[in-house]
Amino acid sequence: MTNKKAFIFDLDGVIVDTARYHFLAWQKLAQQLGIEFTPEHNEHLKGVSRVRSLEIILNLGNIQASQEEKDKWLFDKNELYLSYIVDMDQSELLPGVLDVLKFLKANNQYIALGSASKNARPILEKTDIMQYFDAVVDGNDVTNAKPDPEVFLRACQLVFVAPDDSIVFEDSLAGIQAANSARMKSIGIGDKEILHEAEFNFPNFTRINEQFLRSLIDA
Ligand code: B16
Ligand code: MG
Repeated sequence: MTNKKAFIFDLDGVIVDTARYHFLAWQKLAQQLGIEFTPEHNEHLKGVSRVRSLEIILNLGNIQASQEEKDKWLFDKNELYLSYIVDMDQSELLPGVLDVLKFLKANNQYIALGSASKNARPILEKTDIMQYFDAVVDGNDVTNAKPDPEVFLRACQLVFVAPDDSIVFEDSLAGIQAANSARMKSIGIGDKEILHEAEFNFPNFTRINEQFLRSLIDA
């Protein structure tokens, strides 16, 4: 019998360290608007859509704005973010990610992306890992942001695998909650205290060994 599971990866903060670029770009905008924006505040933006992220920041500063102003700030933030990732290459993959992708592929498993980012596809191309993915679902494909499970449910549907045969790697609490509400196995990558709702926690992919991956495949 062959076990084929769907391994669904978040992008920012899981595959690449773009979470810090998002933070720097939002921090610059917040500064311009006179809003204090700390790494603690930034935790609430992880896994959250661009539009919702701006709303959270404006709420922090109690700022009301017209749609025109908001659209300009969203555009400016994204331009700055894109300038940070323009030269990105495979060296920016987070430690251990490539080994896990290679192991899953060698063991005939489905691999999918489930990201809130609208910049996900170019990042997979720049880092030269697109060929590992059987399905890509990103911020252009979904209407409901994490913690809604839509992004992960669409990813497992694309590879015809049931949610309870799917495993999600996530660095945000919203993403862990999305995986849990889809009844998928949730694996937190990063701070265990923040990601305490995950079924398993690892500080990074170098701590995930083949024995653990095999146990997920055989479960
Ligand atoms: P963009 P993920 C998310 O990606 C980020 O965690 C979040 O900080 C960002 O605001 C969101 O993508 C939208 O990104 O502005 O590129 O469309 O973690 O779900 O891969
Ligand atoms: Mg993330």
